[in-house]
Amino acid sequence: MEEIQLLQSQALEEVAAATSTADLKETRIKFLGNKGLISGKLAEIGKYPGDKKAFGQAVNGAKGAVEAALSERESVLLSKERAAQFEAERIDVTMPGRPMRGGYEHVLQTTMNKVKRTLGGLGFEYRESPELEEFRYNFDALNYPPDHPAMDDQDTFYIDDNWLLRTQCTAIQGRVFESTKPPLRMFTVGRTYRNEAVDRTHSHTFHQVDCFMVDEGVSMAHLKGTLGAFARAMFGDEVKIRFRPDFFPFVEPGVDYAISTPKLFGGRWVELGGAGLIHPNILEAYGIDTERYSGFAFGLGVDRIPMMAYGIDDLRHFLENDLRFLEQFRGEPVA
Ligand code: FA5
Repeated sequence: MEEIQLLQSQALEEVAAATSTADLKETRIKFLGNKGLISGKLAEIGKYPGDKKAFGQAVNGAKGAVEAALSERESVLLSKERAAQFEAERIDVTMPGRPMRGGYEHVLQTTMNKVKRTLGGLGFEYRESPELEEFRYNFDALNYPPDHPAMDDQDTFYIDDNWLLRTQCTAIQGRVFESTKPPLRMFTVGRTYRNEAVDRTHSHTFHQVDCFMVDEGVSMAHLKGTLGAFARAMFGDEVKIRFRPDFFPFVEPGVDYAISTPKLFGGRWVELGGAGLIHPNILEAYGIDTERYSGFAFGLGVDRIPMMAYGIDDLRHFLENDLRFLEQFRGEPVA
């Protein structure tokens, strides 16, 4: 019995001396754990020669007293520890933040967005068209006779005999004509691919805009008016536009067109792309009455636009992802 008294006062002293909740935990295990100095005494009750009941009560009394002291001390220490932790982890909300390294639009994306705003503003509807395309949309639907040499200019990457990476955004035409009746005005912007010798102005992967309209009485005058408005929006009011005869199987007549503006290359003519009136064979193939309807189409390379606007001499820079190059154009408006 005396020993229990002693153990109780020893335990209470240790509780009082504990400086952390971790200390308390050890004290609890030492005295009240399964084999603790006090609770372990209960196992000895059978061997106790004297009043077993009184012995049991003494052990339980000591346990209760130590338990009470432990929880009282614990609440004091816990609130101290929480306060200390709060101090240690305090954040200064008035400190200036670290600037985030933000992304920004790629110069080609900025250019394509400007193209979209411009053609959208002229009343053309934007449509997407797949980069992985069927041979028939990329060539057959565009009036390429089988094995026509014009296809040699546009060799590409074939997945199999039917599927290829589109060589021109004009591949959208057949898809649109299948689903939409004239009058229509459409355009698309996106990636195009060609298997060709890469040099400063030719890449295997580049970007094109393709735009076309079909309505009653559409003529070369509408084409020239639209391209003129497009060029002025892209390059400024002083821009002039020039047509020269050219051949594409899907237009008749066909032209290539160039622009000239005092801002770029001292007003020298710069070729942008091809254009013309949509070949009647195509309209007929899609059941469009060519007595009533005609259409124009034009296509151009997107990459050439910022090349001209910023004097970039090699289009391979666009896809190399070198930040030293790209950061020069962050947020810059094109032309
Ligand atoms: C065409 O692709 C025709 N689909 C354009 C067209 C549309 C004509 C509608 C008539 C009616 P072309 O192969 O010339 O045409 O390419 C058009 C433009 O894409 C070129 O002027 C050039 O700016 C760009 N381009 C072509 N090949 C590459 C290349 N390898 N790298 C970068 N730009 C290219």
